[in-house]
Amino acid sequence: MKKAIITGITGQDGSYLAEFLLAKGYEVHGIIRRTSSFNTKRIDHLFENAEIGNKTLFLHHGDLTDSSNLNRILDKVKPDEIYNLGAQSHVQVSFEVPEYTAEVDAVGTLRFLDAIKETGVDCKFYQASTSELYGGIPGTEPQSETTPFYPKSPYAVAKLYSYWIIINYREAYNIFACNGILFNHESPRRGETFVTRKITRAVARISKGKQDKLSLGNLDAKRDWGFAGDYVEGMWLMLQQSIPQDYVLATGETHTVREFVELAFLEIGINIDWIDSGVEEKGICSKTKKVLVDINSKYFRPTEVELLLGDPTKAEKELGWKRKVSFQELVKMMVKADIEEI
Ligand code: NDP
Ligand code: GDR
Repeated sequence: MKKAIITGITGQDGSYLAEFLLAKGYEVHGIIRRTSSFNTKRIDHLFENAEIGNKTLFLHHGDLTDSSNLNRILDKVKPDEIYNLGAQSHVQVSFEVPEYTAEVDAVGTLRFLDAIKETGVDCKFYQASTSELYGGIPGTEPQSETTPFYPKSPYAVAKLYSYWIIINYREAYNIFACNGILFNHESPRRGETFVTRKITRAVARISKGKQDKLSLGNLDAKRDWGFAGDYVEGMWLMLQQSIPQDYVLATGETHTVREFVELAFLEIGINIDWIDSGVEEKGICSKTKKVLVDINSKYFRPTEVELLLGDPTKAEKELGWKRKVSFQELVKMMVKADIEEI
């Protein structure tokens, strides 16, 4: 039985990856943070299946800011594969907590890599790298493994350090380490403060009369949005190769935040019209003229990534990976799940 360690197992991707690896017969060890309230909502269902939960899924308290626990868990588990998904993953929040973001998202990766080097545990390492490295400079799309980087937030700069330390440890110490440069991927398990989930949750609540309107920032930002469930398979495939390499996972399509809003409201039968008063734009319901979307400057970022569009050709050719869920299916799935949750 193969063993895997997942940092960030309580997050969106960690929960899908845990399911995926358990289904493949892995023994999965997740590192979780001690928090004052429960933080295992996304993986609790795995423990309901006693066969899986009690025998092949294990949780260990730890933190990427603490080397001693990483060394201890590595030495105890002696995994075949490590998936480093743990991070302060919110771009806007990284402007408010830049030093902590660097501690976790940059030095945290180094801590784990160095633990592998020092203990000599023979394992493969996946690093959750990101399309934020590119900075979305118009004219550079579609972004691929060879597109130059221009990180535009403390988050992206921290992830850039991790990207390069992965390559350095691979070359210097022959550690099997890969960067998965993943473009945005979403799901019903997406954190509520990321824009897609914020939109679908608001649409569901508006449909049930629990919320009046949705406040957003930049409606013109473009993202290459896929489904998280598709992307965890790509992570695993990267570690099944004979040579460690870096790969882009993306859909090859880009859409504005505005398009996401329109499609989500259509799911509850509302057509959004946009009106620009000259001061700020508003999204109104075409029938009732009620304002359903407004702009709040607090959601604008000091520096914005305007346009992301990935080129997944290398992953498609070499890993045989391809996204399955379309943009339209993703929006539908997320609105439906949020309505059901209410
Ligand atoms: P989430 O924010 O949903 O999950 C982040 C996870 O990291 C949580 O389990 C969180 O724990 C954990 N974590 C946070 N801080 C620490 C710490 N100091 N030590 C250990 N664990 C910590 O992120 P996603 O699942 O969406 O993303 C997974 C990874 O992929 C992240 O590294 C992210 O930056 C990266 N990424 C994500 C993309 C996306 O579109 N989703 C695209 C490209 C890259 P807790 O539950 O306690 O908060
Ligand atoms: P992103 O995701 O920054 O791409 O990072 P997010 O959903 O936060 O923002 C996407 C775009 O939407 C615009 N936006 C808003 N964003 C948020 N969160 N809230 C709003 O109200 C809002 N209004 C408009 C943003 O300005 C931005 O342009 C995600 C994270 O998962 C990272 O960890 C990951 O590395 C990248 O995706 C790829």
